[in-house]
Amino acid sequence: MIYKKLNHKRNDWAFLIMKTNMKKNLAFILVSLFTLSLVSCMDEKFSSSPSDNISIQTDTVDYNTIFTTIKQPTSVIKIYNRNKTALTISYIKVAGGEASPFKMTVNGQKGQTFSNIDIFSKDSIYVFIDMTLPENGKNTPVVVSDSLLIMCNGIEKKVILTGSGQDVTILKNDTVETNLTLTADKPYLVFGDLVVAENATLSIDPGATLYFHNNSGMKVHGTLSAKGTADKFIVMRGDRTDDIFTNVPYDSVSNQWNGIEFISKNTNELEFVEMRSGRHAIDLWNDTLNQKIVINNCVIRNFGGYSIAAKNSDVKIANSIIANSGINAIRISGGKLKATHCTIASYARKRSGSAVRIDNSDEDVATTVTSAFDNCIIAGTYSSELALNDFYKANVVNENFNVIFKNCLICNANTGVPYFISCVFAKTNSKIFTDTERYPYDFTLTDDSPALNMADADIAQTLPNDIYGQDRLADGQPDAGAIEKTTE
Ligand SMILES: [Ca+2]
Repeated sequence: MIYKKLNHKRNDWAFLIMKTNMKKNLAFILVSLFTLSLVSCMDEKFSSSPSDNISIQTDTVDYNTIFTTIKQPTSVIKIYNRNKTALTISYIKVAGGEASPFKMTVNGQKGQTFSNIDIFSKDSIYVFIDMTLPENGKNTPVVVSDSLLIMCNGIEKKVILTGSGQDVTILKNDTVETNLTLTADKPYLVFGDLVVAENATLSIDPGATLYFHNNSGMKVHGTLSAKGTADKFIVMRGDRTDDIFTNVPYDSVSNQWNGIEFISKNTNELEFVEMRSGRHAIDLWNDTLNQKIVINNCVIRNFGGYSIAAKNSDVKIANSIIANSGINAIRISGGKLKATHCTIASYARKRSGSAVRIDNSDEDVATTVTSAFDNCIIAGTYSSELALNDFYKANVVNENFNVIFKNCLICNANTGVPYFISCVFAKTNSKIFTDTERYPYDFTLTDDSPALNMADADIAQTLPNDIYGQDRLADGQPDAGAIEKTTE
């Protein structure tokens, strides 16, 4: 049986709580074990027969990718005595001894070897493993392994401890004061806010990966230029590389990090960037007027709040997938938005807003909004994935609510309003995408998707390749959304 660290069954909450509250629970466990042993086991018989032996919950603890120099969450290995007699464990030792990065704690004592530990009948003991890997001087992960050796009644059992140590560049509450480029050599691990000062530009190279710790993010007062390529996306994600449940990585759980807040008036650019599982990905929701951002060929998915929230700003977004936000995928209040060949999809189970929301008011103050969605898909599980809130309730295109959708596929019940040109309205149960059930979802189009071949050809000419670089014009009938359906 392979047991992965922090791989729990969904109902294994006790174990999870124990992990997160280790000290308190360690004390509780010790007191419980001590009390139990006093009450029930004072005159218990011990067996020295090899056939009476311990059972271990796991034979492997796999830590996946571990950032070097960063202390890992404590893991627990449980050793049971399921026999009718008590047993004595001759030794528990970390094979690598003092030099090992794996450090053991048993019965509240730290040490790399423990001898003559009794386990009473139907009882168990916990072995806690802590680990901090040293830097290895490499850009790519280096496998580290050791083992735990447990001898009982002449039989030695082994638990493999393994992981891959990845060197990282740590950015802790750093402010970029002069122009700086983040490279793809080794990943960055961000603690706190990575701030780009007013007169500085932060550039990010293709293939760079930024891991953000919980409650960490980026604040841009100057300029961000994050430009990847079709085969070397820039990745921005949370820093947990382990699983929250069996086969459910933290990387698929939203709110792992904050996102990017833009306070600057400069033009910020993101191209071939994948952002996932934070709070608000692109946040221009503040009082700085006329902020500008250009988003091309990006994937923004699984954010707990907004993927893009912009107030009185100028947002251009093309060839991008904006998927599964906890509130809106795109929220615009005043200002300008131009979205071309985007797939905007909301299939998250728990959420509180439509895929797209557009307002021309800021609380009770009227503003002006101009938006154009061309050749886009706006879809999800709601009957209306479009919330259009004209402050004047005019239900007409006017200078204060200049909102047009052209050749878009939209899940929308309110089709009577005059904002739609050559649009197709899809029912929520229509099979638009390949997979909208399982993370990370697959937004390629199905063979009979209503989004096929419905895009405006002249607009498609301006973006001849789709998000992944495929020829959008190959079949002469471009599809709506970011991904052209190909026959391969
Ligand atoms: Ca097509």
